[in-house]
This record gives sequence, C-alpha cells and structure tokens, in this order.
Amino acid sequence: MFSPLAPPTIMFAIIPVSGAETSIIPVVAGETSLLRVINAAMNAELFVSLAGHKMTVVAADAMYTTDVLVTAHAAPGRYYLAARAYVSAQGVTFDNTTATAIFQYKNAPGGCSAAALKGPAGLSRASSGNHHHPPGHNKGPAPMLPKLPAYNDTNTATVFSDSIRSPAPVKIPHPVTQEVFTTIGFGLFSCRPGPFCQGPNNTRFGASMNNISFQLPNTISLLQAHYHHLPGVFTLDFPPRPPLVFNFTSTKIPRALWEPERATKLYRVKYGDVVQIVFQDTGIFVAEEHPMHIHGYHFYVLATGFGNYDPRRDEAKFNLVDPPSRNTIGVPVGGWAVVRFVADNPGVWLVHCHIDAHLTGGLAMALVVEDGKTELEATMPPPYDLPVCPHH
Ligand SMILES: [Cu+2]
Repeated sequence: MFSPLAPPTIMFAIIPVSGAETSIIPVVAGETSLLRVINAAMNAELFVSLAGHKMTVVAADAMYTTDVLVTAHAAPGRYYLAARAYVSAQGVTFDNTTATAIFQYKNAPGGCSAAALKGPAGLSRASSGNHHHPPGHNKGPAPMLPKLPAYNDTNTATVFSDSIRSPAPVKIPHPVTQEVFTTIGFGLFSCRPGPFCQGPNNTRFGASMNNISFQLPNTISLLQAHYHHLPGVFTLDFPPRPPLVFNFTSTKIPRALWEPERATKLYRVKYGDVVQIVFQDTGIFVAEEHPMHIHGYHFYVLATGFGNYDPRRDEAKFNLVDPPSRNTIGVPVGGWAVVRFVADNPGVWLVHCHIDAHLTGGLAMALVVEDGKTELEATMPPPYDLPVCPHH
C-alpha cells in the first residue's frame, strides 16, 4: 500500500485525557489518512472511535495493526480520537480510562498553521517542543468527543468482528488433516496462604488450554530443544480434545474441574497439514473474551459463535468464501471460534491468549510443525550469535 510517493507517516499515541501531552494528528480538509492502529495495552481490548468521522477498516492484523481510512470531510476543527476498554468478563475490575489523541484540521480554530503541518513527520506531539504551534495553540474550542460503546458492549464488539471479511473470495485449505478442539479459560490452583496465594479460598489464579496450564521451560527455548532434539524440555502429548466433555460455558461448572494440570505439552503436526483449531471458551471462574494469537501463521477465521461449539450445527455457519485472514481472533465471551491454516512454516509456534495476565497464567500451548522434504521446508539453524544462557 505504501509507495515511494506515499504521504509522510506520523506516529502518535492515544493517551489518557489527563495526560500531560496529547498527540495531534494533523489533517487537511478533503484528504484521506491511513491510520494504522496498534493496541499496545498489555491486558485490555479497546474500543476506538473518532468524533464526527467515519472510519473504514481496510485491514486487520496485516502487520499487527488495524488499518483504517479516514477522510477529513467534517467541518474544519478538532476532533478527539478516543479509546477505552472493552471488558467482557462480569464483575472484574479494570482501568476505565478514556485515552485520546486529537484529529486536527489545518487552520482550524486553535489548530496548527499550514507551515507547522508541513514539518517533518513524527513531530506531531503537542509538547515535543519540535512542533511550532502558534501562540494559544491549546486555547481553541474543546475538541468534540466521540461516542464510545459501553465497556461491556459485547454486541457491538461482535458485530464489528463478524463484519471483517477478505476483500475477495479466497481459496480455503481443504480437506482438514489435523483437527484440534481446545477449551480456553481460567482455573484456580490450590496454594498455601501467602503473598502468592491471592485467589479465593487459598487459591492462585491460573489459566489453561484443554486443562493444561502451559509452563514455559526456564533453561532453554522450546525451539532450541526441538532443533537439537534435547529430551526432557517438553512432551508432545498436548491433548487434541478436552480430557473431559462438560457444559463448557455453564456458569455452574463443578469446582472439581477448576484446577488444571501444569505441564509443557506441545502438539505435533506434519509439514503441509491443513490444521483446524476450535477455540472454546469456558465458564470456569468467569467467562471472558480471549484474543487468541498464533505465531508463525495467518489463519482463516471460518466462524465464531456463542455457547458450546457443535460441529453438526455450526459447520453450516463456516464462511468458506471470503473469511478474514488474521493472526489473532477474539474468541467471543462464553463462545467459540474456528480457524484454519496450512502448516507450511516449520518450527515451534506458540498459540496463546494475547492478554498478558492470561498468557502468564498458562493460557497457551505450542505447535511443533515438522520439516518438509526440501531445505526450504526445513527449520533454519540458530544464528551463530544466538545468546546462550549463563551457567548456573
Ligand atoms: Cu485471555
């Protein structure tokens, strides 16, 4: 999309309203800007909205961004671009800050001069000192705030996600040769009272996939262990089905099912396998939307839904024409998502929830994709300067 003649790129951050500085996005009336939006929050999904303008999503996850086109067709002025948390889990505390940047028309009241707008890219921060605002820059009329969905507006989140499609029909890999059905959700580990035992009734927060709470090795990476055939680092017995079938999304799951098993279990697939993964949220502790991310691949999102996935009913909902190609899918709260891809990138690839607190709680697993037949289909050797762990 970017050519050598592409307009300048401006980096900006959406930061809390109370912050000392607010990013300015300078725009010229009638021109169209490409916003590449990155959620840099660790533990929050975000709604983003721009006052007075329509945002057209043209890409998702292409390079870890959501790309949005905005045409400056509103009355010249200043408009807030705002972000606030989307929280799908009930009864949990969260940061309800509204973060903003200002979409600012050239020559708008309180805005930038034309000369300032022609400055080099990346100097748009109001307090950077590099951006030569006319005196009284911040004394114009207050920018208009956009209407953001309520923090728990799952319907809006779902309608938005479901509306993303590939721009043209795509060739869906077929037939499926590896099928994985995995529950994703929370758990509680029993623990002795103490600072690391802050859950209810002497428990500690955890998370799992198919009841396995993933433990990263602490001596060597999974990829090194795989490449050098080192034993004892992981096992290849990640279960491709839940060890027990129960009403996954019930709000009354028996406590006996709340404690997962800690392990480093991987799942092996052959080079070229067509892999289909069903992610199924659980109601253990609390249901929550989990943004599931797969390293090394993009995948087609064939369908999502609420409740327990039932292939006999839900395969009919698969979009086999123009599903979006993504590397992260928000699995609806108390629901499921089905993704499919060709395992043509050998190595060890983490599959995990992108909410850091859930990842560190164990909501992860890893795929071992075997080498293919040729050198180009083989895992590359480690770089000669790969840092080594110090000896203990
Ligand atoms: Cu999660």
